[in-house]
Amino acid sequence: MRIIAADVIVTSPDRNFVTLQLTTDDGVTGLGDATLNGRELAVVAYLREHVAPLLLDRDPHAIEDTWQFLYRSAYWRRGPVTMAAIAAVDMALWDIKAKVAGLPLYQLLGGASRRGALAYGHASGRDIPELLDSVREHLALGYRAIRIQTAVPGIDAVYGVAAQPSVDGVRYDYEPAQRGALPAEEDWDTRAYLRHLPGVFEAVRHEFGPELPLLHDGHHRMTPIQAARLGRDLEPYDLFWLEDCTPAENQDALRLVRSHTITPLAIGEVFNTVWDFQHLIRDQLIDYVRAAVTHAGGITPMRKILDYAAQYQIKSGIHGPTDISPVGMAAALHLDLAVHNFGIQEYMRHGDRTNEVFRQSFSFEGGLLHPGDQPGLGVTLDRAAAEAHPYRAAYLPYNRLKDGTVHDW
Ligand code: GCO
Ligand code: MG
Repeated sequence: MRIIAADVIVTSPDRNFVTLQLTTDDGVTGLGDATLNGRELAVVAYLREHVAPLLLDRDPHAIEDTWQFLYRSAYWRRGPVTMAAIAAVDMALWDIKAKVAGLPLYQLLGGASRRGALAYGHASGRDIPELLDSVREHLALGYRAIRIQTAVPGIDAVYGVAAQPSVDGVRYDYEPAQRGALPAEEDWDTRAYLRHLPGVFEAVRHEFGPELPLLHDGHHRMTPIQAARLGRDLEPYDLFWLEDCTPAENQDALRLVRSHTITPLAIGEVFNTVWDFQHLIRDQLIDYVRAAVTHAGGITPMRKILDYAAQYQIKSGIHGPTDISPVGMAAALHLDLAVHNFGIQEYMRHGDRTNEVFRQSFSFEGGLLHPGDQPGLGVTLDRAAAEAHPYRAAYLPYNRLKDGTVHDW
């Protein structure tokens, strides 16, 4: 069997997605997600200009060899653009292999280790009553674990709060990114945030009791000592995790955070290789691996990261925002079902237009996601529907402090 075509498809139903479709001489197709929020076209060029020509005539079954070839032969390693491109190839090859085997992908990864993957959704509100309503809505949708984000008095726009105004009024659902030629500017004040958040969790626990798993995303905004304080202040509310409490580059920051708090830590959505996790896992500085299959080089390396993490009882928490396409989500769900050290899966729900372009076979019942039992990843791409939604520039916002200094977003 040989690869005879490598097509890169850009579509923007509710937001921009980049998909690689590989076709074999037997007529089998495989899909891979290469979406890199706000930098989509860089990955398109990388795939079209530099990767597609290398794939033609290769054996689609040689997944490990193709991965190593793309990673090592470029000489220039790592980085989000490169790794999103390699991830798409890897996913598409696994899709093909599983279709040829006539099995859902999780069977090739060792089979199901559980009935389904516990998913968490994103509740948010401009104030506490709106947040409590949002939690109720998520419970009604079937979620059994919930991320809590709120606006903060004195800050105009806060990360993760759905109902806030945007510059042109066209936010991507709960996603902070929005259409437009330039990124929107938001404001930030860490001290105001640190004062406000414990009271928010107090209100949520008071309303919903001790059992509901609650999560929070700090989105890289704190210094180590601020994060340590937040982790400690949130201990009475028994968080499932505190995510990205500090910027991800300085990994030793988490040693300081850990020495002050037992709130579990999750990090890694901006990481793109197993090496980014090497130190964090070996020194047991985290409790959950937050990488995305789409941004960490695909299913093959993600499995390696999770197997390494398993030796230290560190669990998965695969990144699943709406800027991961349904193809990338499906890849995550097959891993979630198969690996022993599954922790939780982020699940933000795509919009109807996206679901018309990407037809999916996964289910969400009793708070658990299941990838379905179709051969392969279980996602098909409607090319005509995709073409009806051409690319439109869109960017994540960025932050400035009150005095105008650019801050981590
Ligand atoms: C999350 C993330 C996202 C990111 C987004 C950037 O935890 O889901 O922080 O919302 O901001 O994926 O593209
Ligand atoms: Mg996050």
